[in-house]
Formats: sequence, C-alpha cells, structure tokens
Amino acid sequence: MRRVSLTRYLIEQQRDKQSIPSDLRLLIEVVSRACKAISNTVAKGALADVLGSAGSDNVQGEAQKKLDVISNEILLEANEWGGHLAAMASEEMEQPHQIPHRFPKGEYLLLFDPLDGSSNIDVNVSVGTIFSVLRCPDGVTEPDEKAFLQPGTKQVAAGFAVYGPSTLLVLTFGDGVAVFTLDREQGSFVLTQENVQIPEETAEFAINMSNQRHWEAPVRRYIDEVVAGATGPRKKDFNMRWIASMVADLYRILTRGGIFMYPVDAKRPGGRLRLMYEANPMAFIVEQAGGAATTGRKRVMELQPEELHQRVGLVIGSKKEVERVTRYHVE
Ligand code: AFP
Repeated sequence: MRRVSLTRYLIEQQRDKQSIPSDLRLLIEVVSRACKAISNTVAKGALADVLGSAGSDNVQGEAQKKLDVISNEILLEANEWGGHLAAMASEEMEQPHQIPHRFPKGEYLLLFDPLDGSSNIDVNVSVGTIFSVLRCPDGVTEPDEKAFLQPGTKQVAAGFAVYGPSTLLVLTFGDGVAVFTLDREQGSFVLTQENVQIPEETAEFAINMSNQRHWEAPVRRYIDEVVAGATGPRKKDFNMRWIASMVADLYRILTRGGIFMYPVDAKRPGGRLRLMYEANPMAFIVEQAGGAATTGRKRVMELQPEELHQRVGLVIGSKKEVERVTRYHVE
C-alpha cells in the first residue's frame, strides 16, 4: 500500500476525479483533526479526569459522559470558523448549531455523533465518532432543523473514526471506501485501505441478545436459524460478536463481513439508533463497500426524515444476509 497521507489522498482524488470540491476537502481535513484531538483525549482516560458522567442529560434524556460533552465541543470549535459550513447538528444538542455571525458560512451541513459507544468509555472499550455531510438547501441562510431533513441518498460524504488499539478514519465520498490509520509520530492519518469490499456472505452476526423476548417474528426467525447453525436450515455454524460500540462492530464488518442488527422491537418501537447521524452515514459507507442497510423493511438511505433526532431500526452489513432478513420481514 502506497503511504499516502489523508491530505495527499484528498488532493489527488480532487485532481483525478473532481469528486471533492475544495470546501469539502477542507471540511474533511478539519473533522479529521478534531478526531485526532478526541482520540488523544479519550486515550488519556482516568489520567485527565475525563471519565464518568458530566452530570447532565442530552436531548434524548440520556446521561452524558464527560467525554460526550468534550468531544462535541471539540467538533464545534474545530468547524465553526472555517467558512465551509452553513450549520452543524449533533446528538448532544437539541437544535442545530448556527455558525457565529463573525465567521463566514459555506454550503455544507455537518451532522455528528461526537462519541458513539460512550457507555464503553469507563470500561476502556473502543468508541468512535460518526459524521455525515449534506449540502445546505439553496437559498437557506439560517439553516433550521428542516434544512437537515434530507434522505441519506443526499449525503455528499460520510465517515467514522474508531478510537481503538489504533485510531482509524473510514471515509466515503460516494466513490468507494478508504481507511486511514493515525500515525501518532507524524500526527497524521495515513491511507491503509482503499476500495474496501464487504464479503457478501458471512458467518458472524451482531445483535444484543438480551432484547430477544421483544423482537418481531422475522428477527426471531433469523436469529433462531443462525443460532441453530449446522443443525438448522442454514447448514453452517455462525459466530456472534456484540461490542456495543457500533463503530467497532461496523469496522469489523467492513473488514471481514458480518451482519449488525438493532431492529425496532416491543421495547423500542422506533428503534434505538439515530437515523441522521448514525444509521445514514453508516449505510452510505456500507453500501459503498458493497453491503446493504435496511430498517428490516426499507432501504435506510431512502427514508425521508421527519425529525433531526429520530430513531430507526437498522439491519446492516453483508449484502446476502441483509437481503435475507429483509425478505423475512416482507414474507
Ligand atoms: P451509547 O453511545 O449510549 O453507548 O450507545 C451506543 C449505541 O448507540 C451503538 O454504538 C451500539 O451499537 C448500541 O448503542 C449498543 O446498544 P446496547 O447498549 O443496547 O447494546
């Protein structure tokens, strides 16, 4: 693999494919620098008094971890002065964050979950940042929630960082998926994978089994079959993984295949994951890597959002498995 920095990769993509306008390139560079800062803060753990709860709740009424709030601040401060954004939206903020009037505005909208998997922070398990980029609708100078309510097919870029044994940045601009690894000596992201392809078949599933009694019949049928393994209709054994950090589960799936499911159920009829800054960016990336992403019934990226923080059921990963689960819902 040619050792290419993120900056060089973005410039060469722009020169060769005109696929990354300069303001979008600037946006991705700024977000990558914010992810480096979050990675460094997460890595300090107990040494920097960043663990534990912030003593506040987010828009979902969920207790915020200190690092949720810190990560959100890092992304806001990094992005508000560059002139590339019209506004930002975050899992941690009820309303979109307007660009201060002292700074110029750009054409993009940035949405993010600043720290996904934060319930894993205090037990030192991988966490990450997920982000999605949309264009601000023409003529909108003060983007409100409505400006963000665009289907996932309108995304111009999406990515996620995994703060794990190594810090990774996964990116797509709609022309394949690339992975960068943070070189801490250089302090820069280096290209380590290009044109990622998810195996269409898999023998590995990810779901939180403790919700089993709440599942709908098609989900119960699918999981019963994979748990039956070689003794059941699938005629092969399956393995299970559940890291409870979607970024870590999805990076594993990008690397070796698999299916990740957080379906709607009797306990969460609207689902658990958020459409705009979790499911949609992940769906864009997985589809670009040859996988699939549905709610169990419909392609995630075609959903017309109604609320900025709306939740959605998610079945995502190796194409043939997602198609099977979706077929069970339709049958
Ligand atoms: P937190 O950010 O609250 O830890 O939630 C993480 C997450 O949104 C996603 O990353 C995990 O896959 C999923 O929730 C874990 O949900 P359970 O804790 O119900 O297994």
